Amino acid sequence: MELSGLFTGDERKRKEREMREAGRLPAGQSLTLKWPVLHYGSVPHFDSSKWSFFVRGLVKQPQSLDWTACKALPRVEEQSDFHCVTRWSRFDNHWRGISTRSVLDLASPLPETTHVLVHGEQGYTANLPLADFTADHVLFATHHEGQPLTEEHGGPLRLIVPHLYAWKSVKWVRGIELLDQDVPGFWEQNGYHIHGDPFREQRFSE
Ligand SMILES: Nc1nc2c(c(=O)[nH]1)N[C@H]1C(S)=C(S)[C@@H](COP(=O)(O)O)O[C@H]1N2
Ligand SMILES: [Mo]
Repeated sequence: MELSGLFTGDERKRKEREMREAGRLPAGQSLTLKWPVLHYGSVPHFDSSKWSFFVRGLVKQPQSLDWTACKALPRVEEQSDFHCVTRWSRFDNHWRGISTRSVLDLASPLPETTHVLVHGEQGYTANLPLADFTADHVLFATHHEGQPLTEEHGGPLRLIVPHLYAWKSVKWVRGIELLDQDVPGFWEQNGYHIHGDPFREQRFSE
């Protein structure tokens, strides 16, 4: 055993090198072993009696689901990496939650749907192509490492889109809107890239 491996700083550097060599560390990112809390505005308090989740826009059957209905949807588990545009990456997060496809299916999307605008509390939004929203490893998470998501990390429900910068992983998600065009969300209106692929360093709009 390497003596230097006993020190956390060296452990972080060792893992960072390992992820870089494996092609999992996007350019300009550094690995964190912690889990920073990052968001705009304050942490909303969850009240299950008032909470609801909508599916609206280009759908045959608009939905309004209460917390009980949401929890009854098919459960999925995923392990994935998380890349924030402020240059930290957190690897091998274990998530449990609800599949985005099962939420979509409830509402029967119309064939002209090409994009999804994801709505969080307090007017936060993020846009993504339908194909990114339904991609493998994308989910609405309720749990992280076996524990219910804390309020500061987006509990009770947040989107996780591991293959895009983490501003797309909307915390305190309250609904989705199906669209036939790409409508910029909160950060996308404020200079960030419309798509946000960390492996192409799509940080800012041109
Ligand atoms: N509702 C909402 N979701 C949000 C944000 C936000 O400001 N509001 N910030 C995003 C950004 S920039 C990041 S990096 C992640 C951070 O998630 P974490 O605090 O659980 O690490 O949440 C994303 N989701
Ligand atoms: Mo971020």
